[in-house]
Amino acid sequence: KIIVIGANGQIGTELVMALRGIHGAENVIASDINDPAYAIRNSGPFELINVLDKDNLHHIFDKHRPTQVYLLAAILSAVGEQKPKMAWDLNMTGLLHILDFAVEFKTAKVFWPSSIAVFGPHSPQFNTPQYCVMDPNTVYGFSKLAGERWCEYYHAKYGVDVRSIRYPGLIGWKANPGGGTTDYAVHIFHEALKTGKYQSFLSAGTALPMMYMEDAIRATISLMDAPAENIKIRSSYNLAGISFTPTQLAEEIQKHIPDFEISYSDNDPRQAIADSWPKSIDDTDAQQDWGWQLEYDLSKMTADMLDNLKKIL
Ligand code: VAH
Repeated sequence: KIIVIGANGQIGTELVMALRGIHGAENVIASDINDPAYAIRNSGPFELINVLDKDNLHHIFDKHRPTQVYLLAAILSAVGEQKPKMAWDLNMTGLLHILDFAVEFKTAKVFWPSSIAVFGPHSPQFNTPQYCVMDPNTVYGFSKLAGERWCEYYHAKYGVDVRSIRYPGLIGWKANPGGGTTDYAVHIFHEALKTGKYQSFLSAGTALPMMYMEDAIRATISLMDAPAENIKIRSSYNLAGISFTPTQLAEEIQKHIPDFEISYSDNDPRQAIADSWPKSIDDTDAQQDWGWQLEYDLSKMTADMLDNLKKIL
């Protein structure tokens, strides 16, 4: 049995769909603190889970004896700055509960997402390497940095086969993002189709590492399927994707919707978060250790997003 915790989220929803396609719906238990989102409702087993409720979690591990657990429940960067203690508690304590139960129940593999948010103002900004100065100044960022340290520790000390990816900003059409700084890059597509215009909360020249959800899901499954001996990094792997600014994204959208108009607000708190993050990432280690190869560039992603969104909007 595979359990996906945080199944209602942007990544969780798509991961549940992908894993059910591979392993069979009945073998992939979706779980979240709330009832299942529409996209995964009635499509396979579901459990209500609160990762902060240790007894509830112990019962779930005991009942299902999962072979794999994907812990995607988290509070992201922007909401994390509004609720810093709640973000630290959920992101940190939730992970520690899962790692402890993975030891107790000998769970074969655990996946836990990190983020390019683990880098900070003094990290190299371009082609940010796997190892460098990391001074994240958001609660989300340093909860992910601390989480990476715990994952590496539980692997070294207790042999937990926990694997992790530092996701860039993720863009997809099957599930919406929640509470992040990169969410503009999803909202812009919806607005381009619905109203023909969008006001970006990040400034025109704000370059960030991004990735199409198809690539992110494929990378996750590829990492989890790789032989354990190939996984040399047990903190979290850099994953590059595409680096672009709101202006570059708008220009790509305008190739499909010529009169689409973008404007910019200039006092959004998420700007400071974005400014503390790298502009592009080096993912040589992921390429070498488990054969990572990106498939969607900006042009292919934009075309696919618009093609799929216009069918459901
Ligand atoms: C956020 N989407 O914006 C997340 C992600 C790199 C960004 O971690 O907080």
